[in-house]
Amino acid sequence: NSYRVAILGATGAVGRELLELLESRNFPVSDLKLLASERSAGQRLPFKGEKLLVEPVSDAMFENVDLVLASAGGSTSKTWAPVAVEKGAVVIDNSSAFRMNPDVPLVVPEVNPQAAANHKGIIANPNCTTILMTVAVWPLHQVKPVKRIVAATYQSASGAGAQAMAEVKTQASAILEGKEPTAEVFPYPLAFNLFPHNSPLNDWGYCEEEMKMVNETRKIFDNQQIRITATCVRVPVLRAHSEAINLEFETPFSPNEAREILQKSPGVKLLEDWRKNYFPMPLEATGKDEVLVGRIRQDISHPCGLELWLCGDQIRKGAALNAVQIAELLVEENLLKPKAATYVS
Ligand code: A2P
Ligand code: 11C
Repeated sequence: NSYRVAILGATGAVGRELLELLESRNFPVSDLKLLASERSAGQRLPFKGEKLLVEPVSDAMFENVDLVLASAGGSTSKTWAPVAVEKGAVVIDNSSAFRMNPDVPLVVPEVNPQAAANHKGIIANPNCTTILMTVAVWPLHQVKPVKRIVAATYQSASGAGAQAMAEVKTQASAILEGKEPTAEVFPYPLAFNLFPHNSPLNDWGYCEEEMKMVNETRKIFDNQQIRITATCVRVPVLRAHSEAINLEFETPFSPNEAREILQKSPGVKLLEDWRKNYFPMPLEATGKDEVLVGRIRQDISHPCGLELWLCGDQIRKGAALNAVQIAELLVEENLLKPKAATYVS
């Protein structure tokens, strides 16, 4: 079987990575549509030795499509995902538009692949910081239940898209030339700086990104009891997020026990050289599929506490790779029907 696929937001940072992953992972594609806004109409992007045309999104573009991989922002998904589903496609949506909808599975294939089976047309890809954290914490939680998670994030510019990545580079050049950096995509200059995550704040002072880590993790783990708090910070890194995670278990969890488990866990790579003080770094995580985990240590302030540090490529596992893995899961589990087959037979 092969599938007619559309990428909505193909020109973006995640869209381009989706294109690369469909090719490198040899996803069975029989036809590929690249969709974006009017601004990008006429651009061409490489796929399997060809230069495919980018087309402006419209109703007609979702005719005869089996699978839509959407990464063009929440409002674009809200407009187009229902249209695509109505026309018979399954949508894997990278935006936050449908994640907390009870009818929409929120899937990290290493954690809750079974949830995908309940889809009604849309499957949501979680927020990047959530994906990276759940991949590392889930295997530990399977052995001894986690009671509470305290996370601090160090998030790269890529989380705000391709233009944000370009803006940091421009700001860095300006500063090195002795000029004042300007900020348009971000609220403040990010180069040689950092700031609390640039998403709206709620009445308790938590930003949206922090609440995504709380609510999405509970949905993915199918556990509303886990207590989670987070502080999310934007740092001048291009494309990999880092997270300092403090876990409180019901009973003590030794660092060596955690290491043994994480060494065997899907999607995780342990990276620790204590003599060299060598641990996961965003530059090491860039371009990698795995979540790099290290600095696993006993929390000296709590007998049942464990500290760990992780880095993961925000554009890959934090977004595009997770989406493609969901697509692969749909194919494996026969949850994606190639409609073309009905015309052939
Ligand atoms: P375009 O390049 O035409 O603006 P990023 O997250 O890297 O900024 O990328 C966002 C992606 O979403 C881009 O491909 C962008 O296309 C696309 N996009 C943004 N707004 C719309 C829209 N209203 N309709 C279709 N695609 C959109
Ligand atoms: C960031 N995680 O790094 C955000 C971007 O809900 O998909 C992605 C927002 C989302 O800024």
